[in-house]
Amino acid sequence: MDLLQVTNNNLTQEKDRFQERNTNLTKERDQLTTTWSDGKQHCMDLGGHLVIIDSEEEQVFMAGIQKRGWIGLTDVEGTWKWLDGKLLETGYWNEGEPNNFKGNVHCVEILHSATSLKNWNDNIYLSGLRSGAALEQSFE
Ligand SMILES: [Ca+2]
Ligand SMILES: [Ca+2]
Repeated sequence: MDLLQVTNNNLTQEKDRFQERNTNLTKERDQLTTTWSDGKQHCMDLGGHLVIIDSEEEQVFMAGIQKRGWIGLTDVEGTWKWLDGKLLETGYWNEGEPNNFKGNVHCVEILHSATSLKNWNDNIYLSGLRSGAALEQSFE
């Protein structure tokens, strides 16, 4: 599983660490697909959670990674909510998103291909989808 790691404490340091790990993960990533739920569980197994993007700084960091991965945002009965229950305030949706494709889309991923900060896409798991999990951990 692809892990995009971000920390609340030192984003730059984490980015360096991510890039070190990236070499090892790329091969694995190309062979794996994952659902949003799998990604959520995997992050919990590692003591973190799917990333909750609650500042522009954090979004800048996530966009800079240039990887595709699920984030901790879902559509709960028509309202976008983060995993911690907070309502979405500032969204960075890609052009034309969220489009609720086929009326059955309740999870959000960041795209690797977007050229601006607006790189969010609502999506569902489809066979062959190669979306990783964006892990956020807090280090005390
Ligand atoms: Ca966060
Ligand atoms: Ca979409």
